[in-house]
Order: sequence, then C-alpha cells, then structure tokens
Amino acid sequence: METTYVMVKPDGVQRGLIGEIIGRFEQKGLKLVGLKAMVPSEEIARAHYAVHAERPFFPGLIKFVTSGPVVCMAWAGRDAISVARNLIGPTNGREAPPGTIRGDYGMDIGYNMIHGSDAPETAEFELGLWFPEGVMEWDQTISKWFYE
Ligand code: IDP
Ligand code: MG
Repeated sequence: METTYVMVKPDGVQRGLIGEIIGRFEQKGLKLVGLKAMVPSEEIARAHYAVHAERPFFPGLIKFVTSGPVVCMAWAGRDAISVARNLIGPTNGREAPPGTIRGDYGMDIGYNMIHGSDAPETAEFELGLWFPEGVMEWDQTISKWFYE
C-alpha cells in the first residue's frame, strides 16, 4: 500500500472543480486519508516546489500557488502514486488525453489544476510537508470490493 499527496491548485478551486476532482479519486477506489484546505504560505510553496527553484517559471509558480486556497489531500491504495498520476494526466492540459483530469479540464501547462507526487520519496516528503500532523488510519470496509 502507498500513500500519495494530491492537491487541487488555486485555479481548480477558483473554477469550482474541487468536487469533480475529489470524486474521481474516490470513485477510482483510492482511500482518503487526509483532507484540508489552506492558502499556502510562500515558505511551504517554495519548499514544495524546491526542485524547480532554478527554472524560469518558478517565481510565477510560487505567486500562482500562494494566490488563494488549495485543497490538500492524501490518498492511499495499491500503487497509489502512479494510479493518481494516471488520473491526473500529463503536465500540459492541451496535450493531456481526454479522460484524465488535466485532459478534460485544462488548456495550460502552468494552470493545470492539480498536483500529484511523482515517486515514493517525493510522496513522503510532500505528505510530511503538508500534513505534519499525520494522516488518518481507518478501515475502509468496502476495500474488499476493490482488491481481489
Ligand atoms: P507535474 O505537476 O506534472 O509533476 P512538473 O514538471 O513537476 O509537472 O512541474 C510542476 C508544476 O510547475 C506544474 O504542474 C506546472 O504548474 C508548473 N510548470 C511546469 N512547467 C511549466 C512551464 O513551462 N511554465 C509554467 N509553469 C510550469
Ligand atoms: Mg512534478
């Protein structure tokens, strides 16, 4: 079992896509183990995107992600990291295939509505950053209908 960090970015919140996005993860069969909303501080945004610090789009990305509320989520399941990335789709919404979140709702590379951890190490780092209080442990009784 893996846990991944997923976040609806400010454009997704502004456009009223929170419910649609959460619904896709829920219906897929992932288990919600963390959920909250906040306006990110510059400090947390810079830490989250530290790997992109030298990229030309970094200042704009920090301004964008701190511009309003984001919805922070932790989703658990078998191969949750790659399952979530596949639901999300490629970075550029214009190239993302239909059926993915970015493919269905996005037209941009920067404003792409949603973040998902890309590897076990980044998931661990991002979960610790956004959920320092930890995530929930609970028994999803229906999970026996998602895994053979
Ligand atoms: P990912 O979110 O698909 O993992 P990354 O390459 O890790 O994509 O980039 C992180 C975020 O930075 C993207 O989701 C997007 O919001 C933003 N970003 C990436 N490349 C560009 C760019 O070329 N212009 C503007 N924003 C970008
Ligand atoms: Mg990334």
